[in-house]
Amino acid sequence: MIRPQLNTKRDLVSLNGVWNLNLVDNPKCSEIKKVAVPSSFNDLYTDEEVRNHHGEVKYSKSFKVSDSLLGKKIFLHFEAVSYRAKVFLNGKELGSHETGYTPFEFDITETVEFGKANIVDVYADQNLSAETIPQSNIVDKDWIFNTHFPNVIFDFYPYTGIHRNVYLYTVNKTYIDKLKIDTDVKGTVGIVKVEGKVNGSGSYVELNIAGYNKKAQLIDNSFTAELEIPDAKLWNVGEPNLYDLDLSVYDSDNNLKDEYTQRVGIRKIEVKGNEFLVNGKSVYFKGFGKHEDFHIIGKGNCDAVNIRDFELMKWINANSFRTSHYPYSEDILDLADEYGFLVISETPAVSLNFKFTNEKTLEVHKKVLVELIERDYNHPSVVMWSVANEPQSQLDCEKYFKTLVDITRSMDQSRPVTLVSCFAPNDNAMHLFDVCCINKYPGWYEIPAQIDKAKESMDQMLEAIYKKFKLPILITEFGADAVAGCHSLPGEMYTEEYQKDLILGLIDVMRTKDFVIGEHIWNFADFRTAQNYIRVNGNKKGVFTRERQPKMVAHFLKEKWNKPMINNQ
Ligand code: GCB
Repeated sequence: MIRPQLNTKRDLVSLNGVWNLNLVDNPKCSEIKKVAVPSSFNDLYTDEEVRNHHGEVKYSKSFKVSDSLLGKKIFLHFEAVSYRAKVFLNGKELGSHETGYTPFEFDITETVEFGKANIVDVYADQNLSAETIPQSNIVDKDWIFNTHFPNVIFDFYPYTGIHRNVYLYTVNKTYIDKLKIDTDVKGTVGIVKVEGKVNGSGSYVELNIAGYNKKAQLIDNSFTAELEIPDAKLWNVGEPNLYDLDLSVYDSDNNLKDEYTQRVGIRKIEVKGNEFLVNGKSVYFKGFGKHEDFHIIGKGNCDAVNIRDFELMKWINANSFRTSHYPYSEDILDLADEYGFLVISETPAVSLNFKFTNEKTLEVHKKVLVELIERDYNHPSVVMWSVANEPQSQLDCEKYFKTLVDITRSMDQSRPVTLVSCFAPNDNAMHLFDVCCINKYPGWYEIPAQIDKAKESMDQMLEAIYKKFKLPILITEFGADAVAGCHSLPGEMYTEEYQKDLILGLIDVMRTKDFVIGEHIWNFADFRTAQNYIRVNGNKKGVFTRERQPKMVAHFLKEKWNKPMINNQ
């Protein structure tokens, strides 16, 4: 599966818009509602029962197809449905998909009707368990989130819905089905290696990039090609040079059967010693852990919000972010490619609890990891894979993570792999990875309200982690909640002053360590969580409010991130 696109050989029809919603297993809310796609349904209505419904819901839409699609192969493509989806067309089950953030599709050529209305029904549910990724609805008396409503073991609201685009698209019977791009840099020459698969009966593929051509023969429906671009303009942080790679598939009579344009950024990623290198130059990560989260739409993809976020990240002089705690929409990755941001792409495995994992949990984790790598492989902005955030990695988990690291390395030798840990140095899996990502909250969860002691603690902890793993360290989470507009002098917890003083103080400590390769603040913006006494109408650790306006610390970070520093680009 490759991302659908519109071109002379492919049609693309959006099924976004207003659908019908039925809360299937909730007799108190039996009336059919209108629902927006893409969006979470939870925050659209005024009824609490509806908002907190996590059982099954049914999305339905009626659509007609144009006669111009007759004779084509037709797919129904979902970019993401959270968490589980079962899809029916005209009453016939097409199939299902589990995990909420990666795409799936069905060949509906034989099922779709011409000349009359078709009905698509999508049953979605958020029934999480010990065997889902992420896990939830497990009770561990040692875990802080036991008092959350709804009962999730992670710190964001479990939104449900068709969260991203829904498309019908067509191809001819011969079409490109897989595409993997690798790039390398030799002196001033950019090298683009292409591997692909064509379904149907193609004979050869023509490739063109920046005026350089290659013809690749199809052998067992697969092709490979290597193109060289002299004096190539490389993709880099803040220098988002991109090329269009045009592919054309022909049959043995030289008839053009399919075409596809893939954007390519030529760049090389390495981890050497304590350095993270892009095109041979050391990079220091400045940025955030984020969330897909906004008023009303919940986790629904919204181009306007996405653009605002990139503009704010540019304004504050950030250069990177992590897709905490799940794969973000492909539109966001496109923007990262275009703005020149470095992205750490993460699976949805947040807060894994090894007291409850079993073979089924690992199977789902493996499946979603493979789907993530296949989906994001061709994005130059994606520079590292994160297999999980804050698992209970102080428990026995080495074998579990070895399986995942092996899969990642077998699929991708060009990017480092990381784990985001809150237990390091007491972490039983970190030695398997290339970069050590750590989340630590001195001055907040530990040693609250004492910034000097928090700085000492950060210092000692960084030394201890480095001593144990000898890996470059990226601090992927640190920070403090601040309720916008809440002030005190001297600063106190929850005020904008305290958040600013703590974040800047901890950054000063991190920058004294030459093994630290970056600082990612938790979080870019305030976001909605389950309800709990430690959350004031959601998590308020944002540098920006949920409305995307700056808190005090934002102005100071803009300054700090603009100044040259050691080990920095
Ligand atoms: C963490 C988690 C993140 C939470 C954050 C917090 O360690 O990774 O999901 O939101 O702490 O604010 O507690």
